[in-house]
Amino acid sequence: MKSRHILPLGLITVVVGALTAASMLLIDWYPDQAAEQAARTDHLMWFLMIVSAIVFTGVTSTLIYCGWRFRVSDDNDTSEGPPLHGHTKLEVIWTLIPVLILAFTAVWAVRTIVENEAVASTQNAYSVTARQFAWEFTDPKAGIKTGDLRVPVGTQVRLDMRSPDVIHSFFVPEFRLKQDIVPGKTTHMVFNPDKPGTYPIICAELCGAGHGVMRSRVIVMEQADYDAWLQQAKQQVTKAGK
Ligand SMILES: [Cu+2]
Repeated sequence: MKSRHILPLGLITVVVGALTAASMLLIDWYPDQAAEQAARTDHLMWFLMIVSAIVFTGVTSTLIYCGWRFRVSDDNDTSEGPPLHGHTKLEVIWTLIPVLILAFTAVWAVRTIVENEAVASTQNAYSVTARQFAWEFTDPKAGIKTGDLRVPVGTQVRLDMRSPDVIHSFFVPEFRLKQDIVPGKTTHMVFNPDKPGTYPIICAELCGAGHGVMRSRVIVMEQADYDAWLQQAKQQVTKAGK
């Protein structure tokens, strides 16, 4: 590169890089993390964000500089320039870098999925029915059906999910997990809630006119609170059955 290009291109790169970094770091992009899976997913997302920001800064700065420096002159000469011949070394470099980034990301992504889905020795299992346009959660051991999902903190939760009508998708942003629910089969999700609180459950697959209101909540409770609630809910079921 000719040295007269280096300084202006460098300055533009610094400005574009600073704006990109500011938009990444100053905006609170993600909700709280409320499951062990969330931190692993976020590490991978931040890696992708940073790599994307570097590529974006390089490409955008070069485009801005070329658009300004090499724009057509006022005499409106639109004739074609001299033919360019390929630059083998450059082509190898710009092929190799994306291949390495993608391979590294793929390995990391597979590792994240395997770790996120690792099955603990004990689990609390719930059945989930997703239908147009509501969620229903069943604790098969206690025989309790609810519209909210209540789970104890610090355990592993397994969801066995079914749909009687169309495809839905179970999504809790605070867990960074999403799983489709497909008619005719049972899909599963595991998560380890690690922060008590109430978090939205959102249907993330367009499933009909009421899709936008197909929401519920997952309530992550301390074990003692959960036990007390479960006890009460069981009594209500017994009373109703009498
Ligand atoms: Cu939906």
